[in-house]
Amino acid sequence: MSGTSQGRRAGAHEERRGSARALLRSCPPALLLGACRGATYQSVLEPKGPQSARVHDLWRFALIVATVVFVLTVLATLWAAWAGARRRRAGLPPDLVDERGMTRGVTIATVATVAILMTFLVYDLSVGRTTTRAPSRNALTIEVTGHQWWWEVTYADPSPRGRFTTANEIHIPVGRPVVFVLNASDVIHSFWVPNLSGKRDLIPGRTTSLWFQADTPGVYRGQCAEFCGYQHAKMALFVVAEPPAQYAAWAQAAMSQAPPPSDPAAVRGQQVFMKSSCALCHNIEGTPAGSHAGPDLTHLASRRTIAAGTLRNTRGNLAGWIVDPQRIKPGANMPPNQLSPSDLEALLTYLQSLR
Ligand code: HEC
Ligand SMILES: [Cu+2]
Repeated sequence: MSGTSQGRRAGAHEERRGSARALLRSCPPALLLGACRGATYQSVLEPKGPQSARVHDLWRFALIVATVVFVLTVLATLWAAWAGARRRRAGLPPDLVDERGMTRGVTIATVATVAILMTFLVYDLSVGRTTTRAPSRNALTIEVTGHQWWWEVTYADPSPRGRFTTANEIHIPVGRPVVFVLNASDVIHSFWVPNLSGKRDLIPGRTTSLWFQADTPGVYRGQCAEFCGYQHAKMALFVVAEPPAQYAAWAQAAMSQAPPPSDPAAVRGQQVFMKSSCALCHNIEGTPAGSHAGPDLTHLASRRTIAAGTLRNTRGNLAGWIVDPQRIKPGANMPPNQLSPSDLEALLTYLQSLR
């Protein structure tokens, strides 16, 4: 896409944002629409890749056809009422049944209905086929495992050195197909990034897959789309689509071990981490902490959010989360932690050094 058309698109986007805000102020029912758009970027109506574009085209076709059928039905009803009223005013008896005319009308309506439904069926099947057919070009493979209530993300590289794990934030290069190999550790979840593709369930003990491609750089919000328990609503993820060079730089950094802490506070924070329960559930590459019961924290500080999109990744939010995750995400599989203020400060400094 050329730079100018991208600019124009971004401009139109801003404009729509502005008018949406004006609408929200003026019209309470528009709140419902506002909720669909969300604070962050998540919309089926703004496709950013070939799959979601096909789904969007199908949706628009269905909307147009349904609108035409609806308008025609309403017009026919109004016409019948008007014709009846005219006969009554003229003192004529109610319409005598015109057998031939009625048969013709019903036949035309039946044929039109079947034709429309068949068109939908064929179109729908063809969209389903093109969105699920395996990508032809060199695809990137990412394994995603659903947990109550977060996403484990592993970049599957043929070489063991290139394989690395992260959580809740998935970086992908634009213009390259990405195959997601999906699994779940506990209950059924569903992987859905509306701007990029349709949904696919993650089922314990069974591998499913899905692929999509992003054509426009951006941060796209995704959401678990299958009710999976108490904190289902707080099980979001972000797909960060970047130009290939930027993606390669990110992947290079993500593959590396966490740098050993240098300043004294971070050194102490690492000791707190290893001494307390944290190391029983979390992995930090290059340290003795090697459990995958919770999200991998090797590059925690480079992520935008914590707790699957629940909080922005700031020092204050991290502190609140570590001290009492149950207040923020009741039922989450991380216990509260009683730490002395100085231990907590040191721990935060260490976690924030994990870039
Ligand atoms: C019993 C296992 C367990 C223990 C112990 C534990 N955690 Fe967690 N932790 C989790 C789980 C599970 C999550 C994901 C919760 C969610 O998002 O629903 C999590 C999430 C986090 C996150 C957010 C990560 C992200 O990317 O979203 C941080 C930071 C974190 N834990 C730090 C700690 C620290 C520091 C300690 C020790 C003081 C600790 N955890 C102890 C299981 C644990
Ligand atoms: Cu869910």
